[in-house]
Amino acid sequence: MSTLGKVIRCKAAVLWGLKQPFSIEEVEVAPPKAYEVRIKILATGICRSDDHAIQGYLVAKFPVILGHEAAGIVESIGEGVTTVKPGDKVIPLCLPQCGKCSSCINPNGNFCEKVDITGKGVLSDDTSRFTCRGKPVYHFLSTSTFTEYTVVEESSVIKIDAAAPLEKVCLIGCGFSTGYGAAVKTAKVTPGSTCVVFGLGGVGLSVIIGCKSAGASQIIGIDINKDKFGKAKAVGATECISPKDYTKPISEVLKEMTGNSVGYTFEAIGHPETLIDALASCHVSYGTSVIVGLPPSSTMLTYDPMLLFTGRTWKGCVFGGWKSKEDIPKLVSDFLAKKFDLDQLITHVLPFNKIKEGFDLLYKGECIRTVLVM
Ligand code: CND
Ligand code: ZN
Ligand code: ZN
Repeated sequence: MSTLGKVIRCKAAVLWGLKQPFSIEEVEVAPPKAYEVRIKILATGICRSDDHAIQGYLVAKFPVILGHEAAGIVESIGEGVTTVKPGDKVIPLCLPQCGKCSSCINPNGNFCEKVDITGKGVLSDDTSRFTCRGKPVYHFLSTSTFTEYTVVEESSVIKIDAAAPLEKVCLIGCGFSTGYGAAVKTAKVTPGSTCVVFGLGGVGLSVIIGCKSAGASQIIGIDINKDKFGKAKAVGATECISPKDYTKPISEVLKEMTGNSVGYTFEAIGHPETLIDALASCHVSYGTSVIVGLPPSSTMLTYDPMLLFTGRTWKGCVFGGWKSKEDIPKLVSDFLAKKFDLDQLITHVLPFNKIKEGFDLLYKGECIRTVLVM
């Protein structure tokens, strides 16, 4: 029976409030309005940013359906939609590309003003497409993928190659692209350089993959959880260290280890202290440090301006600096052409209803990426 134009009842993981457990509920998903797309989600990764919303570090409106790193198939489209059609394989975009705002029209910007980083939780008509137990349930990062069906705006979805395996390329929807792009697009790592990556989760490992593909000759991974070192080395780290093994500042340790040659550092944790550590660890004059980790909202930093005065560059990037609509299909094609491997990042695959187990793996530091399949 066709679902076209009808409300779909399906399973979703609803978070009723801050720091609450996920509750698998039956939700109603309204049909897409004009310029909207309803997607059947088939695979969704668990990213630390979802947990940031659970903890309140990233603002969301409750009750909410989290999840933003996914892949699926278009179920139906609203009036006026031209870039996707029912049956297309797609990736929802947690960083939209409207094509019209000041970031979108500039070749160097990607932080589209349609991004919902302030937790509005609604689509452009200021309403939600989800209801549960008679109450509206809000959207997250204009995607909401911890559900069998979601509705997004056309600016938040892109068609990908029909040959793409969705349970792998879902990582291109956030973690992989974020880390890989931080190295190859934002920092533009140069061949023969020395790189240091703070935080060896799915994002940090993707930074390492980017540094390696850019031809870096020394790539040092840093984590307080030594269980992450094996995977980091498997994807390209030349050495891994834990700051807990040293009494002196990590910047001094790295200076000695590299003969004072750290060209690039990447912070893929999201802690105020490690943001400063990463800045101080890149070379005093020609070093570049990239903020990739998401610091808790309203965090303020105090640092010695001399760190920048001497010539260092401090940058941030959202979604690796990629323009999402333009670049995601190319990244998917590069994956299909075997230019990089996503298997090494996926340590666990679980059925969607085991979402709590997936988050437990994240909290225990036992996974790189868990992919939930519907
Ligand atoms: P995940 O939690 O898997 O990895 C973080 C790693 O950091 C873990 O291995 C920790 O053991 C390690 N760690 C924690 N504290 C320290 C410390 N003090 N020193 C050294 N290592 C430490 O997270 P993830 O890889 O999914 O995400 C990493 C960050 O990137 C996180 O803040 C997430 O919200 C952010 C992010 C940003 C963007 C973007 O567009 N910029 C997109 N997605 C995720
Ligand atoms: Zn993410
Ligand atoms: Zn835009």
